[in-house]
Amino acid sequence: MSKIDEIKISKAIIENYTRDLIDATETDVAIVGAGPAGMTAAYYLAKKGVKTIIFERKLSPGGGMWGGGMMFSRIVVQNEGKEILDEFNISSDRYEEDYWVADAIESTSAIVLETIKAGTRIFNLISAEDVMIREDNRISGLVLNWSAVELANLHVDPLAIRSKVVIDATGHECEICKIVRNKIGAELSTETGGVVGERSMWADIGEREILNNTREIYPGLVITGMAANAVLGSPRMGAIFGGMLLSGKRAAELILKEILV
Ligand code: 48H
Repeated sequence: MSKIDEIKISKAIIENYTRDLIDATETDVAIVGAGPAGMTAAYYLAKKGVKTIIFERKLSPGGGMWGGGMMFSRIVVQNEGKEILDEFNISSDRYEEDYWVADAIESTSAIVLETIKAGTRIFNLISAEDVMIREDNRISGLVLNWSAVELANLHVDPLAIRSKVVIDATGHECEICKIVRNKIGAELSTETGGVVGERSMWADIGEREILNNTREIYPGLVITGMAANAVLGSPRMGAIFGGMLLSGKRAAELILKEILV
């Protein structure tokens, strides 16, 4: 074995990561949140050659998918979502007529891997703490900081990246929409102009409404996944994930057909 040099290892990591972080400062689509919806959106965008970056607060991408239903590490997808399981090469067992059951760990790992292989770069341990706006009030990028800074409550100023489109894929908290509403005072395209708030569980309605809720909620800002239902006042749905996958795909299609044209 050749002689190992700790300094070379350190330089390799710093140089390679810094190169990619600099490259991420100008992108077509910046996604906040590497849950199933954000990653599926990224996968379909990257496959079409759109430069797509995800920023994820936590150490592991995957969001709420790792835990399955109440820590039983299985997820359920309805027939409509099965084609996306297949697209990610996730094995699944049919359950009665309408459902497919998949291992949560296999599902999450497969989506992470395929999303990266499609060309998306995922930056973990980075949180979006604000958005960037310009004269037209269009969202034009994200304001980012290390999650460790946020967790330690340190007063450290952030850095910013520019993007043509931002996707709020932050799940139940819909953090980016709340920032846009509270800090810009912007009218979101909801019935109240604000974040309506998620409703209690009704899986059938929640899954039915999520596709229509996946939309450009403010110029330059698209919502997907649980964030879409939370912003528009639709119910939660528990451990069924077809809606998350289909919503991510819908967000990508919308951006490709209507926003980045
Ligand atoms: C960086 C951030 C920030 C930030 C949050 O919660 P997620 O898995 O979201 P979805 O919409 O892809 O999937 C929702 C699903 O997991 C779920 O919760 C369901 C189906 N619930 C139903 C029910 O009844 O409860 O992922 C969101 C990701 C997470 O990894 C967060 O860490 C991350 O976004 N995130 N990353 N900057 N400001 N806010």
